[in-house]
Amino acid sequence: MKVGLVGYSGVGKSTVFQWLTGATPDPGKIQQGQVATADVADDRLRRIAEAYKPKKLTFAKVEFLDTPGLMADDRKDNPRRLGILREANGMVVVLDGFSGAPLAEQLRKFREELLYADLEIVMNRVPKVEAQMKKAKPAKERELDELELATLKRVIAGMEAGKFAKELNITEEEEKPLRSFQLLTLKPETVLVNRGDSGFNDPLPKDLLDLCPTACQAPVKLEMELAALSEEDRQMFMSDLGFTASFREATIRSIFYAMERIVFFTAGHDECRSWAMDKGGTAVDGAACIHNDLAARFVRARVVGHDHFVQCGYSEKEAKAKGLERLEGKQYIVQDGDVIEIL
Ligand SMILES: Nc1nc2c(ncn2[C@@H]2O[C@H](COP(=O)(O)OP(=O)(O)O)[C@@H](O)[C@H]2O)c(=O)[nH]1
Ligand SMILES: [Mg+2]
Repeated sequence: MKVGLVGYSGVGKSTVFQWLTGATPDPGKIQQGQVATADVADDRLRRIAEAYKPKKLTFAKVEFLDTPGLMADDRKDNPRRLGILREANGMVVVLDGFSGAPLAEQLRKFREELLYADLEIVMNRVPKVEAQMKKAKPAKERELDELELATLKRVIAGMEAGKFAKELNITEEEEKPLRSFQLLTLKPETVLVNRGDSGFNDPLPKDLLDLCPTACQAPVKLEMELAALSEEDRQMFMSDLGFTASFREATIRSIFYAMERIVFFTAGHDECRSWAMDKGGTAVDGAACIHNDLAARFVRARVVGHDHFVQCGYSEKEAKAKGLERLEGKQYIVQDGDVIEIL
């Protein structure tokens, strides 16, 4: 899963990139988009590992993509600047939460840029399809062209009315001709408000949450500065600033879940590990995250729900004895936190 950090120039995308991944932003790489990974750390897995004492503890990862910022005043070039985002699976819109600029307005304006970039791509396609339709061709191919043109027209009308592609209830049939555009307004999106030295414990404004219920905030630069201090100084500054816990892990988890992903766990004495998969995926999809062979040879999965596993003192034996370990088939929809053994 690759998540793009997007927004206007100067809102702190590269600062966020460094904070989340520990990688140093390289100005030379910004045009291609710099990528680095971060662990989706999880206290539930840490507690499982306390019980299993494995040789290795491995968290699922998420890839972040730092992108060139958009220009707020000269918007002509913004669709091109957004091009890099098309290959990403989702995005985090970084908002300036340190200068006092209204947050909901920033997001609304940014979303217009996404819509405009998508609209341009879809509209450019129309004359090409129309030209294709003038050529003689088999009825089957003609039908496909007609479907594509009808889809483009419907999407254009929706976007001109201000709707994102994800609000247009695109059918499976319509999805095919649209796929190659990698529409930005079809991708999962969340918001990170980049706070300065204050305001990070206040509730986010309601108008922002109305636009994006999964929005979160963090004092990004401050937390990096604190990390560079000695332990003693850090404690002092943290209590002075009303800073009780690190925001970083919680922010990564919040982004991860906003991207419609979940984790399941595998527990063993060699390794305890979390695996990322799409929300709503089956046990076979989960097996495929571990290894394609495991999916191909999938028979059943032993599953203990996370809460049940806690109730049983992290013991598979106990879970089995209490009847809380289930045998699930290929169609089973994996739940976040499931402890799974693929058979
Ligand atoms: N005052 C203040 N400045 C920040 C904060 N976060 C980032 N900046 C500054 O804003 C500028 C742009 O940051 P950068 O991460 O390069 O933004 P980008 O263009 O979105 O990648 C830099 O000078 C940062 O030091 C913040 O929380 N407070
Ligand atoms: Mg940058």
